[in-house]
Amino acid sequence: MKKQIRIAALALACAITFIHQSFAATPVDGMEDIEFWVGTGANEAVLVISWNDDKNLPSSSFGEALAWGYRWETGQTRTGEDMLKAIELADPRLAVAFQVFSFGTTVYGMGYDLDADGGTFTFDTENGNGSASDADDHFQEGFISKGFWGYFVGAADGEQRPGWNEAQVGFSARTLSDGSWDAWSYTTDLVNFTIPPPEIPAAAAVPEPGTMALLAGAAGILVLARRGKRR
Ligand SMILES: [Ca+2]
Ligand SMILES: [Ca+2]
Repeated sequence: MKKQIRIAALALACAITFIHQSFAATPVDGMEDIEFWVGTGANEAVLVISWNDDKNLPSSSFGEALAWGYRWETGQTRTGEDMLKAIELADPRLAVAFQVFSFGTTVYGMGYDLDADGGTFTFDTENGNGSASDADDHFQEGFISKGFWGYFVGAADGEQRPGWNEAQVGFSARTLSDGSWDAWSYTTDLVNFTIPPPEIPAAAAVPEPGTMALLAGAAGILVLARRGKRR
């Protein structure tokens, strides 16, 4: 019986370690730190989203900004818009609201399930009264209300995280190259329209649907072991 309890305790410890690891944030200093890659091909670019809301990943000092990777095949053309839309489609924790104007499409709002316990996002392009259902999650929206999302491109292409320049073109007209870095950064400065460069990003985590099942399994073994002991 003691052996059974030891196995249960070990399984629970493994599950807790696994969950802890899935939350532990890695700062992205270069492309080698990216965990969540979308697409396939020899070309690689990075997307950084910086909510600038003082919220970090659980038990971490990073997460106000997050980074994803994007790959595409040689010989094909991809824009900043293609990258953002592909990553939003691939990551169930990320939600992006776009706004279409006569001059083109832009980002209106972005949300992210930061503590990985779920949450939905309601964007309000009319009045800027949108919100996240979970106050723990990232949520920023606005165009001429509340604030707005600014678009940056890397000062240089390459493996390492570069300095940032405000983009001179919209994301639909931004052509990516191998080693491109793009960033969105939120500002509330509606007086001078200054936009803070993105924070140092944490690597966005690959969804791990097995995590909760593993924990439930370990808890189940523990319950069985306790029942066994009473007999
Ligand atoms: Ca959440
Ligand atoms: Ca929560």
